[in-house]
Amino acid sequence: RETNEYLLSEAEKFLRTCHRELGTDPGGSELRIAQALERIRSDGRLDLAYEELEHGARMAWRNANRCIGRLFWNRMTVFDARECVTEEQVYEALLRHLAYATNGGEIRPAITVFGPASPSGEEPVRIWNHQLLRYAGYETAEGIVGDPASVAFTRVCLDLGWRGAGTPFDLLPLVIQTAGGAPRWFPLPASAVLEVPLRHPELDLFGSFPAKWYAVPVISDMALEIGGVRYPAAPFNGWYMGTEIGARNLSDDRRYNLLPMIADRMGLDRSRASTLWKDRALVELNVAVLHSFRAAGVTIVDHHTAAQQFKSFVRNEEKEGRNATGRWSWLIPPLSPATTDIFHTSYDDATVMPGFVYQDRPYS
Ligand code: HEM
Ligand code: NRG
Repeated sequence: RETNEYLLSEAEKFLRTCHRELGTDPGGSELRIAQALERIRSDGRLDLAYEELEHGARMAWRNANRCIGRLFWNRMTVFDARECVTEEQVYEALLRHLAYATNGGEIRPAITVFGPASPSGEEPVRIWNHQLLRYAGYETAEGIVGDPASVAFTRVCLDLGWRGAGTPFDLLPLVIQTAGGAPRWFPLPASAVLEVPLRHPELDLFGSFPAKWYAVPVISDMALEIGGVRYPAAPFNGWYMGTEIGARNLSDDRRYNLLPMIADRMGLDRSRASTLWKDRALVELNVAVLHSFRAAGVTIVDHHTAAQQFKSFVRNEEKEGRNATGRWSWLIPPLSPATTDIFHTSYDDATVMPGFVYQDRPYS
């Protein structure tokens, strides 16, 4: 009853905004809204038309306060996978998403929306991976091999019977759960994945370490909420900002921790923090990331360009009579933040729906 009130008011608010922004004629949209609310009163469900799902997903990106990449919110491809019920159908939809998004390196933003949670909270599909593509992390006697951020999920995959090669860059399998059943793992075919070997344009930063990263970040563990309805599986992707890889994934001391190795290869003095060996290694690692993606023809954006694009997004929103919300602590890049305009600006971190929300992990 209470959820019904919430659903009724959220659904009406969403449908009004959606149809106003889409320019639906007023007669048509009133009819549609009345019909949708009647359906909610009768069986508690909101069945969105494709155009509503498409625009709702784009609005959710527009409202992602932690995202610097929102200038392009209105041109994301939305795949409607609400009809997928079996694990095989979900697997097929994920491979289609990866192929479309990767596009030989000319990355296309996309989202695949699986079925909504039912009024009683049952989830038709859940993807256990944090991202569709991510490297395994193995705890060994000599320490962690691979990505330390993946240790818990890698254990889940091993328990399900998956085996990796044991390199520092083993792609994890897809783990799919339908209708609250047991999760099943599916292999990622090499043909579905584009990766970029890293090299610096002038320096030998990596020696024999086979540094690389995958081309497409596809977040698969957040829920999409539209009109008061939650979609627990709605993997989405854009392209990388270089610092995500160079100033976090490969450099954090709780991730690949490559700065000491790189500093040594650059001949820097690591005996004192004040030589700024970390900062100098960090810059060259980030040069290598941007250079390598560019050389491989894979879309990537540097943080200076991304910050400029974000400024254009804020301006566009103002022109449309909306106030862009944002979370400063996430919007500033982790490398040279004060060189970007974002650092010197404040943002309203209000929550606006539709949106992407965190949900509990399905494993411990
Ligand atoms: C977060 C960039 C596309 C939704 C972020 C972050 C960056 C970023 C740098 C911060 C990540 C971090 O610090 O871990 C970009 C770029 C894109 C893009 C360059 C290129 C097109 C998208 C798309 C969506 C999206 C297509 C959804 C439809 C989000 C969300 C977060 C986020 C929800 C917060 C993630 C979290 O809380 O972990 N984005 N993004 N972004 N982005 Fe984007
Ligand atoms: N920092 C994470 C990815 C977070 C989302 N970033 C994007 N999203 N660029 C990492 O793997 O480094 N996106 O949809 O493009």
